[in-house]
Amino acid sequence: MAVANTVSEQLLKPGNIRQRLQDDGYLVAQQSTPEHTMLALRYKLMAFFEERRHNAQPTQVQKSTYKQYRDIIPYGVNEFPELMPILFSPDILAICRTALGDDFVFLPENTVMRDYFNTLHTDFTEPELLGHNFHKESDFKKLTIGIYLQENIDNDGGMFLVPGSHNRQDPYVSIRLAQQAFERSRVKKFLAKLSGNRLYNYHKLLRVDKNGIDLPNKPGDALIFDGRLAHRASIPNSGKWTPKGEKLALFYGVMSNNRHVDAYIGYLRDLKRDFYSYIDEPRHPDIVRFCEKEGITLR
Ligand SMILES: O=C(O)CCC(=O)C(=O)O
Repeated sequence: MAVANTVSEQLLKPGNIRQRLQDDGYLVAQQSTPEHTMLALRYKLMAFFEERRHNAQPTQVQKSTYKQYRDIIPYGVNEFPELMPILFSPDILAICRTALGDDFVFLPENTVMRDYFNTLHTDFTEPELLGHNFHKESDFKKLTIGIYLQENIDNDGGMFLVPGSHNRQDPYVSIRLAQQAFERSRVKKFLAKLSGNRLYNYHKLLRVDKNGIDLPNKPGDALIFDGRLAHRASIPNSGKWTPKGEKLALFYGVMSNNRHVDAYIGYLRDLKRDFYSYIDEPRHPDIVRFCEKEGITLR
């Protein structure tokens, strides 16, 4: 089992927070919300997903976005504003302020996801493929925070990440470009088959990194990481901790309030217009009140 960079009183000192984020690129903050509150929340979210599953029948048009509709709640806090004190517990707030400065933004990028498993990427693989370079500027500071609502141990449904990879170039940009070229080339597909899948094995390149670790977490622990870090969901090998249909995760983004915020939100707006259509819609009054009280800039 991987040793997590779990925040203790010692690690919560500002110098340590900055050092760990600079060297390893991630921290784990333990949840301060009582377990029964977390369990009640989990129950409520599961019921929401179940209702959606029953109500949503895939039509021909919907088919490609059906899984997304059924298992992802875009801007989930508007639906469940009681999430705010969990997303911004005192420890999480302290880490955000230390890493990003007192004026930081709660981005319009937060989702509640069920059974979401993806391949290795950084949060800037997609922007870079679309021609953006804001994440390479020294004053661009963005953290992604992931909270799982179940325990995860070893490689079974939580987060797999590559410590220190945020300080290197994103390898997945060139891998994804090569994969796209491969999809278009009959010759390459033929050679891949001939080599017994040793050549052009993008499946492996996008899943395996020998320096990566699977992070254990308790329900509600927050994995706080530099968006430039290579990561993916752990593969649910045994299904013991996340049996099918049981993985629930909250993911959201925060960043320093500076010249890059508008550029980043512009990228989100252009990315998938349907998915991010809420960007310009009003926020729930409880979210506005919470952010005002805590001094968080809400976008
Ligand atoms: O849901 C997960 O476990 C991983 C999510 C993730 O990698 C992402 O949202 O970028």
